[in-house]
Amino acid sequence: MLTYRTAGESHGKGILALVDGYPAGAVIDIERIDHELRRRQGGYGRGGRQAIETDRAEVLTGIWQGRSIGSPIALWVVNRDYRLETLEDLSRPRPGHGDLSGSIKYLGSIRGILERASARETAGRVAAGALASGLLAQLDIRVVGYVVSIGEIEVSPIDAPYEELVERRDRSELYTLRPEDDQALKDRIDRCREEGDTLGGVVEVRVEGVPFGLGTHAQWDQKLDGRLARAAMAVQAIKGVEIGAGFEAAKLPGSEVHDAIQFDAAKREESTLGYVRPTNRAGGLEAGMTNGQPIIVRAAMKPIATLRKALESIDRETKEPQEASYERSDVCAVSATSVVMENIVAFEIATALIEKFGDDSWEEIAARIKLFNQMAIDANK
Ligand code: EPS
Repeated sequence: MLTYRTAGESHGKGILALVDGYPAGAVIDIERIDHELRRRQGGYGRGGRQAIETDRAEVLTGIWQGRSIGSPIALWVVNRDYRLETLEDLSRPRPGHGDLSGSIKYLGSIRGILERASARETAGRVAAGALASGLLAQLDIRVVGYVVSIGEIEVSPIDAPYEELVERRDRSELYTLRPEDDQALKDRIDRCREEGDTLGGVVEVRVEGVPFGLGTHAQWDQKLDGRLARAAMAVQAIKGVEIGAGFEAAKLPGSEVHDAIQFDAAKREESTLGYVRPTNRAGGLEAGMTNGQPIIVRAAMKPIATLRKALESIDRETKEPQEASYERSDVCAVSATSVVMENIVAFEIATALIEKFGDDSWEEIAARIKLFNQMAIDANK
């Protein structure tokens, strides 16, 4: 079983990701991981911290001569802003953070909560996810994440080949698919910064080339849509998740929601096995299983909860009304969240892939996908 855990605090020594169950024999593309870590640090609207950090993954274990060997892989991202021992506690819990509930739950400090709850931890998730997306890439499964709205401004995605989506996304400072719209978004973020406020937004992830049959209808906790939703919702500041048409589907009659099934023998070699769907409102998942279509996951990020424009709070000691504590923060981290989302979705897909096709070696997985596709074609002749 492919799993990962992370460890580390925002201003501790660093962030660790421990990936277990990664198949042997896969080329480990460290540059891919570092590239994703760099992208996660970027996007317009980040605060002062990212000028301090230069995130890179050091691979501590699990690799020999550039390839995985089937043992646990530990990835280490150093925090340059390491100063945890010198940091004081906060006296006024910040609404929207875990400050109040965490310090009550653990009968302890706010510092002890915020350091681990911090979105700095997503560096570990991105490192683990980029390792997984490297595996997927070797199997021609491609994942791309991008921003589809910031605040009230929508930047609708476009339908284009994968390479074009990546090329457009990488030209946008905000990681949208329409770099020509960047200025309007930057102006909005600038206005928000001047007002001492913060902005959220929506990100979308698209996965292409996924074989049929990942996940299962047979048990609730193994449905892939449920697992994707869980992973997405568990990213810092995410408050909503949709798959395919999502909440829009609830407003329409069934005839306008479900995707017709057609067949085109010329497309048998594709991940669809020739089963063409003129629309993809299901977002690539039906009954918790992949249906050969691109997977589409969206997540809504709330505005960052640390505001210069003070929110109402209390003093922990006196319980008197006080403005919430302010710590240096980002104004808008939606672009960074699109990177996190891309990589955590990749990890979930890789997990489901390995469940179906085995986890000992990369070569065996590749061979078994081919075999399964052939068997599915033969069985449905
Ligand atoms: C965060 C607060 C800020 C962010 C941080 C998440 O850090 P600092 O308090 O050091 O300024 O920059 O995100 C990161 C460090 C990162 O790498 O994403 C928070 O409170 O969640």
